[in-house]
Amino acid sequence: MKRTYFNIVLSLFTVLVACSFSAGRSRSNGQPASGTLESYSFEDGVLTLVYQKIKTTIQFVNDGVVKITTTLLPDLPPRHSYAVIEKNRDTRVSFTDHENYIAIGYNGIELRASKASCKIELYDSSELIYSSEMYPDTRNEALLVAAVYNNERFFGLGEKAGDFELTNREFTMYNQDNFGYTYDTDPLYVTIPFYIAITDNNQYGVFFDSPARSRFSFKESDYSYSIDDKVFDLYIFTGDVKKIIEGYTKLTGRPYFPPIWGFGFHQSRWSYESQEEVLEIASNFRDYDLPLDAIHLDIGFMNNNMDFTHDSDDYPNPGEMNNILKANGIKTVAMVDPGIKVESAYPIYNSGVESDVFCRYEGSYYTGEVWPGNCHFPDFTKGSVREWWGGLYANLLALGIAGYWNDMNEPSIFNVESKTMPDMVRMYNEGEESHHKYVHNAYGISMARASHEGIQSLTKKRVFLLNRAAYSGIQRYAFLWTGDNTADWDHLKMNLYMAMNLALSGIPYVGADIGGFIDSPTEELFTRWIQMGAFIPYMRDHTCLGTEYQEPYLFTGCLDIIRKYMKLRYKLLPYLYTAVYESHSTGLPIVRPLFLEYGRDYLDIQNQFMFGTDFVVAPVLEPGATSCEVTLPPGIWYEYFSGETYGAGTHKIDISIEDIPVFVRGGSIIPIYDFEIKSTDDLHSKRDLTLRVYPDSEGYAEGSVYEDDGESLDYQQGLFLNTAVQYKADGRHAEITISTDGDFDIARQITIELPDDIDSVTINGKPYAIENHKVVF
Ligand code: MIG
Repeated sequence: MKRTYFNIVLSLFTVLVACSFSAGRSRSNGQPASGTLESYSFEDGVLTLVYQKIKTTIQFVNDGVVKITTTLLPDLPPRHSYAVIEKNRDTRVSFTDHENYIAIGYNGIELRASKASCKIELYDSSELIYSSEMYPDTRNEALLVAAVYNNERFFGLGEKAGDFELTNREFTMYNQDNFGYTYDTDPLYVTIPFYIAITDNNQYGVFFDSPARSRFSFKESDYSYSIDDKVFDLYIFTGDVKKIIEGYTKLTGRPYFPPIWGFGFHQSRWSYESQEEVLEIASNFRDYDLPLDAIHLDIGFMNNNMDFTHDSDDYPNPGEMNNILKANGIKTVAMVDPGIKVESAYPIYNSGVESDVFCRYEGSYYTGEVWPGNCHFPDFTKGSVREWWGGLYANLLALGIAGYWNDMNEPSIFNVESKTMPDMVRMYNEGEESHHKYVHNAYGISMARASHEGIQSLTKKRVFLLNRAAYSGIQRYAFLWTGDNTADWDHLKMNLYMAMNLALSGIPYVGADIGGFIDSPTEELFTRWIQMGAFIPYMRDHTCLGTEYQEPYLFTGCLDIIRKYMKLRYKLLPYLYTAVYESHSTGLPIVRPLFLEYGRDYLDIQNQFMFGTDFVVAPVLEPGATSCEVTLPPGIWYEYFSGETYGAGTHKIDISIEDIPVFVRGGSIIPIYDFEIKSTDDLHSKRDLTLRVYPDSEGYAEGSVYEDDGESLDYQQGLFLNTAVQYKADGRHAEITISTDGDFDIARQITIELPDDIDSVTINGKPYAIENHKVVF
């Protein structure tokens, strides 16, 4: 009975949806639809539907994730995905043939495909949450997806300029060099065709997997996307937002686990002019009592801009330079571009020709102009080319360089209108021979993969790799920085918005050039950027050729404030590194928009963010601010610097240049390093932990710390230490339990900082003495 009634309601709904689709079609000028269903089959959990003009398969790849592959070709071609690593498929899928549609279902998720046209509807526990129709363009060269707009608000899509929220905007996905981009520029350097849609009472995620050029429109009047190819994979994720991100990063890979020094402070400039200058910069940091983990060697380090070489006039002895830096705990990071100079006296060029690694075009190697002059471009979509490339890092490792920086890998080409290689350049495409046009957005990730795998196999350690152009899955290989930004307040804001959207898109390790790349920041802007940057996963100061020097100690008027925040970054490293490990394990990000933790009531908050699960940071994003409004979710919040407590709601807070408002969640225990650190290298000799207790209204708090050696792969063998701490106060007495997991053997002391009113404490049942509100364990 119930079921029949239910079906009637649903078919009514189907009719309504069908009507709105025909409206959608006429809006797009009578695009031919898919045609009606001609035949179908269901085998091994895969539903194959043959419509007059297109063919679709539908399956469940893992818990609640639906995969829909659609093609204009007569048969589904074999298909390599640059993003997807998940091989699993659920075969325990139910199948039912109805009068107007065919349904497959798994675990409360049902997908219905209409027989009238290639239109799908996704039901989550009987609620329709997403529906769209797929059809070819008039020339039968591209595929379109028209979705039904149901009051969604959109987030994600990786690296996009402008506001945090994507609703009512349109986007193109085509990786592009973008010197001087602004608030409205689109596209930028990175393609992540994954978004999260929040409806009035539900949510879903969509991943539109293809490395060809695509477009997204998130307008009420036009909610659609399209791809310039004859095939795509569409994945739909259900569940709450965390489950959607976990599902997406299970599909495309969890973020890799970088060395801890990647999260220290990095200093860069295009380019430091000489070995002496690099050493001078390093010693300035030490003289001004500023922590520093790495200095970047931009293109000026190379001999005439040629990869894997160095300029022996300006850098006569990089090995010696790196030894001196190393003795001071500082590492160097060297830039590598994809273009290999066409130059008969350049051994790497000759070796490339010999190994036949370059992309071909019109019968010979494709030649494009970049920094070194005319270049050929390795075809990173081929395994043997990646191996060849990976081996080249031996040249730089021999000089003592510890980290690497991939630039220009859109690939960027000078003096051509498209700014990149021609469409018809041939690419190996992992054995499915294709043209650049169809794999453009995968060039950067393929280079990053080649670099990461090559460096790791040479060093047998964790890799620090910073990378510019990317596609979904890049989180398996590299950090991203958001390209050539500008020293203005818009870019300070965008640094945050881009970090949040990238975070929602599975990419936690990101940051922008602090202070701005183009032009020079005012002292106020630089200070605000450092204050926020202390809480953004990747923290690097970088600036362009020809700008004023921009090292932190040059901002003398605010140097004490800048120093305080750079040291705060190091103080919070145990907390940050624990969040990194969580990202690596679950895919959940470090920078989090408030709605990720506190739900849809917080969708409008774009100028505050969470740093992990326990901090709300309210960066100051305007010049001359003397007060700001901060919205706090339910609970008790402790302002980090003053210790003052706040409740839920919107608070007006007085501010000066000294600080940005930072709040710690009542109920958390924050691990910190409460001693001086010059670089993460110091952790080899000392790593005592301090745990700060911030009780909630019940007198309860908990937290955890992840520790390991910070650089080797030994954590994979269990050589880590996971410490979980719980705290419960009863009047003036507190009980603490501490438990550990893992085999990492370290000698370090734990100090627990207790609230002022506590005068007796037990740890794991034993009484301990309190001195100065602290107990040593
Ligand atoms: O066309 O290597 O985004 O960070 O300093 C400019 C010089 C090439 C662009 C990068 C920037 C880097 C610069 N590079």
